[in-house]
Amino acid sequence: MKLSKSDITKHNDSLYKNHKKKYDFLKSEIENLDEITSQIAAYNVAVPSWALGAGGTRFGRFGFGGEPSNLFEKLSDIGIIHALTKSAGAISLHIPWDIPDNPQKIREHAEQLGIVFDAMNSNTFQDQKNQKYSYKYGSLCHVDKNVRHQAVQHNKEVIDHGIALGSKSLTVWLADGSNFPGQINFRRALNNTLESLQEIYDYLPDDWKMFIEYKPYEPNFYSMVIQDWGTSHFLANKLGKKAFTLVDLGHHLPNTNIEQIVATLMMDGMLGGFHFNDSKYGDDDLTVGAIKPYQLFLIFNELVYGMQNNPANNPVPAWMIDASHNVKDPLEDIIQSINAIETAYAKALLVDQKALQEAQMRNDVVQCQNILQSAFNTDVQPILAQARLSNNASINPIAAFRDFDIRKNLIDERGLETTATGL
Ligand SMILES: [Mn+2]
Repeated sequence: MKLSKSDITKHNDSLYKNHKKKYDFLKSEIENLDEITSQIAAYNVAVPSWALGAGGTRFGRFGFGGEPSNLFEKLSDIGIIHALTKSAGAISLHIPWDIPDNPQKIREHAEQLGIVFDAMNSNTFQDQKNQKYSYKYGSLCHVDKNVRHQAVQHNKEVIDHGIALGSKSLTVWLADGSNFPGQINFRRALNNTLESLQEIYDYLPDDWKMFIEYKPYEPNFYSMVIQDWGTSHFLANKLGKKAFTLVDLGHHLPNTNIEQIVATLMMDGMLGGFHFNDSKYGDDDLTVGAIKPYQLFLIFNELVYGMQNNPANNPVPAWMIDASHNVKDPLEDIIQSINAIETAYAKALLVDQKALQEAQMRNDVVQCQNILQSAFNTDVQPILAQARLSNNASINPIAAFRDFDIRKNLIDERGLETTATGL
């Protein structure tokens, strides 16, 4: 199924009048509104190939029907989201789940849909069929050099697949760690990991980046080798200029001040990637902004400050949605996540940075809070709608998704029983 521009334009016609009224009102209130709108219109976030089908938990998985069963179909699904939002113009692949049979054909399909290949993701957290050595006790950190070598080779292959598709970065997330005290020697495990990462790093093309993702627990429950941003930063620093830290919102212990981590990493030019999701308890991988939209806004406030004040030369972070869709239609869920990300971004752009700095210098704590919260309390939905409209996307993507009966069309095309690879 492919949406045409004229379908979307026609759908917008019935919504336009009401939208324009709201946008014009906002424009009378906010001086640089059009500037903010064009920044939102230029924003894109990558969708990971594994998020287009039902996720599930270790207790079970409930399908939606019409799920994409190969990379070509996954691209088509992102193409639908991108047509509706013009904010999902990138895909993040997972190897071995997404090894393309015909990279040229995949590249052409992506190009037609306006989608580029964002970071490649390696997988040494599970054993594949016919794999010689097991990752049961770790991969890049393993005590056995043969296992480490196999995991390094896998990462090099992931880079090769990425080169064939035009990607420019590799994200490494490791499940490596221990379940019980004494199981591993912390220093040996970290040192082995550093040596393995160095081999992978040395294989990276010059114009590539490596993102090191951290996580405090799960699947290992006593220790994770790369448990926090400090460990990721330590490794990236030792590796070299192409290595950066990647922040996944769900990979923190409860109540961690993530916005402060963002500020610290950006002060040192080390923030390379960002994975969006939301959580109540742990790494819940819920829809972005579903639980803690104010925290997301505060994080974006630091991102905007960091991007506008960037002497340390942080790259534009590789943005990706890293959520799991268990009860919502995955495509609708991703649209909601995109909306939440852009909502937080637009609100952060509304923060009067100059007034905030002046209030901070005066220690006017009340005014500091007022400045942040007046931006947060502004309804920015007309800005997002106007940004989409200016890109020929939908004023209301969820309504369009439903009015076009997209899930039913996908089920008619692909059947009820399909399962996305890797899930
Ligand atoms: Mn992640």
